[in-house]
Amino acid sequence: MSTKKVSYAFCEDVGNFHYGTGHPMKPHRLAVTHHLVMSYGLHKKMQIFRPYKASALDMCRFHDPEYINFLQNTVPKSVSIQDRRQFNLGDDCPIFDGLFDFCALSTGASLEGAQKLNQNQCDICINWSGGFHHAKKYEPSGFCYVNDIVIAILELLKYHPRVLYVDIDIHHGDGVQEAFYTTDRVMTLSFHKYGDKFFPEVSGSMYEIGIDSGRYYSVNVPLKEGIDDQNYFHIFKSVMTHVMEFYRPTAIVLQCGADSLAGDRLGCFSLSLKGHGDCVKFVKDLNVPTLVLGGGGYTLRNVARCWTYETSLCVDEEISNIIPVNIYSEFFKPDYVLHPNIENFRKIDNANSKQYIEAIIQHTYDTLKMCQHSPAVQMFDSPANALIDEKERREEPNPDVRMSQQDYDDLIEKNNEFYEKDNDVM
Ligand code: LLX
Ligand code: CA
Ligand code: ZN
Repeated sequence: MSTKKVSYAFCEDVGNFHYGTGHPMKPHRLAVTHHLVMSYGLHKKMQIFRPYKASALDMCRFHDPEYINFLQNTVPKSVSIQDRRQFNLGDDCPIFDGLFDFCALSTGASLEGAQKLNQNQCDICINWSGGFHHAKKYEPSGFCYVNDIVIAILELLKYHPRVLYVDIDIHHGDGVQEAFYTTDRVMTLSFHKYGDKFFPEVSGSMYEIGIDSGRYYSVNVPLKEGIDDQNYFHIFKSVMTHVMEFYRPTAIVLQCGADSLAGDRLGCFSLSLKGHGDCVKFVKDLNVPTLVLGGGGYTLRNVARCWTYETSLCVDEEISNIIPVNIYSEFFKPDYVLHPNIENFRKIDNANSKQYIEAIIQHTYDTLKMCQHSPAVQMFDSPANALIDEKERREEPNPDVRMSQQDYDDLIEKNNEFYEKDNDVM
């Protein structure tokens, strides 16, 4: 039995959007995932909610109003060459029918998830339709248009002094890192394939550590192809343990991109479902309020398997390896198992040597140690600044009522903490 209260966002419409013929991103994976979750009866262990649809104004908490206005008012055939140039549109980020609604649904679910965590309505909130970590303030990138993650984190920051963002998608979480690069209120931690011109190419080196007040609060773990469960979990656990020790987040956002799985159409890691899920379980067992999000993932059947398995981990329910009959059973042919044998996938040799992995762990440790010496760390030990203790938070439904002035001040963004506030007017 789960000791945790788990909320789960789902709207059947979200699986009906199409990026266009030949595009690897298939929103239909969300419908298949949801049916698999239900066929295992996991919906009975969670509070399912139909998400709020985010408004243009919600999106402008992070994005440029001109960009959001363009997304809202453009139809596929009306995109001019000037728009294409200005908003960096191309084959990766096409304008498709219903694009704005697709973004509104996934962003609304992440935003509502953050609100539920803020109000202590749950301990974990799952939104498999979220996790658009590449979207930038002024433009889409890597199939992502609206950065639901940044918007959800901004919501968490209303109540939480320190938010940790963890990203196990195979790609660098560049959009989220960029948004919080100058602040210590959010630590971003991404594990990703780096080098050989792997997307997004230009970011994700271990030397990107943040600037100004954000120095030491961006953590990057660049990996080489073929990393396996054992090596990945070793590095994940070591780095996470140091992050928890030095940063002590009061909320976590976990992006669970399934393109880091073995056999992914666009990926090149060698993780099994179990290896990927071990990271989710590790975060869950930290007992910190957590928003669990989807992300990339291009071998549809494995995405559905992965996020169903990870839903079961969140609710602490063991589920059978035999997939129950459901309307999408065909996807799981020929053996209808939840955990496929990764030996049957294209073999990619592990290019990460033991020395390389240990060197990265050492580098992140040396960087994280520096957090201790930065001004933000003083917040940890000062009672006025410490997070209202978990029990107290649960007893206090409206945090505005009993907060001290100091607590209140800490919730207010410092000047220039995030992007400049030019998007308040819309
Ligand atoms: N990494 C990632 C995470 C979430 C989404 C898209 C991506 N992008 C890629 O995986 C990628 C792959 C190859 C080239 C460039 C980017 C995403 C999730 C849901 C809906 C839309 C995008
Ligand atoms: Ca990543
Ligand atoms: Zn990805």
